[in-house]
This record gives sequence, C-alpha cells and structure tokens, in this order.
Amino acid sequence: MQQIPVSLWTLLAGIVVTVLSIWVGQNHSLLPIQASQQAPLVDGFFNVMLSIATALFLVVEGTIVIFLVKYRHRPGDDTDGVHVEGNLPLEVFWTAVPSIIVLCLGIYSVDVFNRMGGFEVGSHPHMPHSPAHVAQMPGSAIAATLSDASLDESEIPSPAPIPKIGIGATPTELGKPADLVVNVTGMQFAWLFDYPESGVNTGELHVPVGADVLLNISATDVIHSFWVPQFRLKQDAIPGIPTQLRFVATKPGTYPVVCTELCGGYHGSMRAQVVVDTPQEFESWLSENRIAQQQDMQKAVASNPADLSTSEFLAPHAQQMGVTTATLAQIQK
Ligand SMILES: [Cu+2]
Repeated sequence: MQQIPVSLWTLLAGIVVTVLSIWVGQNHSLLPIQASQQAPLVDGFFNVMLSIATALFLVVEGTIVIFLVKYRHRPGDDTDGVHVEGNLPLEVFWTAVPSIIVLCLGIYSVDVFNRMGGFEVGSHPHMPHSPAHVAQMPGSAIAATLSDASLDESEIPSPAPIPKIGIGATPTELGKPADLVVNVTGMQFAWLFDYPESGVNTGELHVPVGADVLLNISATDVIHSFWVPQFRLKQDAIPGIPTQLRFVATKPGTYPVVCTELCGGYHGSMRAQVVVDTPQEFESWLSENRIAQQQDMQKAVASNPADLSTSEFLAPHAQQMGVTTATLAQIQK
C-alpha cells in the first residue's frame, strides 16, 4: 500500500479543524438569550473569537497528542532526538499569524462598538474641567476635592461640553431623540430609576419592548457598573461624570440588572431587575406608579413633623412605648 503524504494529512486536518471550529462557534450555548438590538452584534463577535480559540486549541492540543504517541520512547531505543536550534521561517509564521488575527479582531471590535452606538474616543473631553459643572453632579464632593481648591471665581473657565461616555444612538437612529429617558443612579448598594417625564421613582426598571430607551447614568458615592447580560450592555456609573446607555429591548421578559464594579462590602447584593413590558403593560405600570406615588406624597405632607405640636409628634412613639404622651414630653424636656 502506498504511504499517504504528510501534506495530504495536513490538508485533511486543516479542513476538519476549520469545519469543527466554525460549528462550535455557531452552536455553543454559553450566552444567555438576546434581548436587545445590540446583542446580536456582540454575539457575532464572540462567536468569531470562540471559533478562532477552538481552532487554536485543536491545533495545539492535537499536535501535542500526535507527538506524544508518534515520538514516544520505545524499548531498547536510548538515543537522543535530533538537535534542532531555531527555525526562522517557522518563527516568522507563528508570530505573523497571531498578529494578523489580533489586528483583525481589533478592527472588527471597533466596528461592532460603533454599530452599537459607542461614542468615539476623540469626540469627547475626558473630564469636565468646569467646577460649575462638576458641582452639579452627584458625588461631586469626591470628584471635586483635588482640582478646585485654588481656583478663584475669575479663573473659572466656561463650562466644558458634557462628555459623551457610553453607548449612544446607533447609526440608524442618529439625530433622533430617544422615546424614553430614564435617570439611573447607582449607590451603595442599590440602583434607583427615575422617570423625569412622568415623575415616577422606582427600584425596578421598566421599559417598553421596541422603544428607543436612553439611560442617563450617575453614581452618588463610588464607581458602580450597570450591566444587563441579556442586553449585552454594560456601562460604568461614575461619580461626577455622566455616562449613558441607549438601547432597544427586543424581547419581553424580566432580566437582572447587576452591578459589575466591586463597590464595597455588599457589592454582591447590588442587583435590580429590568422588566421589558409590552407598550400597553408599560403604560399601565407607569400610571399605577404615578398614582401610588402621588398618594405617598400626600401622606408625607400630612405627617410633616414641622406642622405638628409636641404631643401630636410624640403620640405614635408614646403608644409604642406604652406610656402617656405627657410622660414622654416630660422626659424630652
Ligand atoms: Cu455597585
């Protein structure tokens, strides 16, 4: 029987590795479901990287296994292997191939980031230098301590433009205002969601499916990071520096909001939920919350301690402690 040449084996192995790697890249179940318009872009990039990683794994591990078997020690053979020192073409090859792969992945990732609506680095100053601007931001006490002490009023520069950090409108939505704006505040250890147009404040984010949603993200104390795995979106919440995240949710459901920046002792419990509603569900949720919060406001006004007499103010406490209001007022004096 005629010996099959090595080049034919290599070609065959190359075809098998390529087909297998592409299959693995398209048929893994490593990622959660896709629930935003940006998710397929991120997953496309992930799948390409997984295919390349699978191919590299098979080539490297396969070579090790083949060599282990083929060049194993055989009884009676105590000779040394052939001494090989350096192989320039081979070294150029295995340096050039990974370099080209990394370069292409870099270009591809920038393209994905742009199509998701990511802001270009050059398009924004990194830090607003105006103290007037910094002073309005939550967490400004931390952000402003270093730079402002020596500035007197006449030296204050004109307000710098607000930096664009995060994910904005996708190229197709560029120039259009968002359908819904929500102010998101990260604090140790919770997320707060404020709907400025309807005056609703909640600890659970609700968005209508298919709507173009803009989150204005801020932090009151330390750096947090807003992450919804099913949206494939993540954005830091930074004290003193506004960031944003704009997306279209594509699948109704309830998904976790996870803080993904170590922010203190209870960082692990800093979780909330985002509920993607149908437009009708969203409207009824919004009006329910608006009514509930208006009732809360009225209650809060009625029990404003500034308007109460001493005995009125002490009455609930006295009842709790099982003494008369007069006794409690006496102790208080
Ligand atoms: Cu946090």
